[in-house]
Amino acid sequence: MSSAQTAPPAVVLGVIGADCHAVGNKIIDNVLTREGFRVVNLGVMVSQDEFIDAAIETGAKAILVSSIYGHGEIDCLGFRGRIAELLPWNITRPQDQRKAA
Ligand code: B12
Repeated sequence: MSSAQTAPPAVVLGVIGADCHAVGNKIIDNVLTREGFRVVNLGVMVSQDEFIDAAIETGAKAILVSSIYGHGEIDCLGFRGRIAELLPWNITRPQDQRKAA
């Protein structure tokens, strides 16, 4: 089996915007690492660009965004569109999938 087949899937993790709440992020990192994922943890106060750059560099399968300080909706504005534009992922919203069915 090649190393590409056995390599654990990478996921990018971080706390978006100006949010500095660090504890939940560390717990998610620990759990995912224990479950066999390769966690690329960007820590706290991460910009949209940093999430996208890390996902491109590591070939990640997912971006996991944490936000608990109440400004997550603003920090994530336009994020989905930028991911769809810059990453080779097939991004469909649940409501679009329902319409297509
Ligand atoms: C500790 C704390 C702080 C510390 C943070 C220290 C640090 N470096 O971590 C300090 C004092 C700095 C702080 C500051 C602020 N805080 Co504060 N803080 C807390 C507090 C008390 C605990 C947070 C915590 O660590 N919880 C424990 C962890 C384990 O839980 P968690 O973070 O929620 O993570 C779990 C889940 O959310 C989930 N999860 C988290 N991320 C992700 C990601 C994914 C992908 C998934 C699947 C799941 C997941 O899984 C985690 C494990 O179970 C909470 C209140 C509370 N009881 O939750 C307020 C709280 C989060 N803070 C709050 C606020 C408002 C602020 C400030 C804006 C206050 C201010 N006016 O200055 C600032 C913001 C600073 C900033 N720039 O981020 C509010 C947020 C309100 C809101 N969302 O509407 C809370 C809820 C307090 C409150 N009731 O008002 N805070």
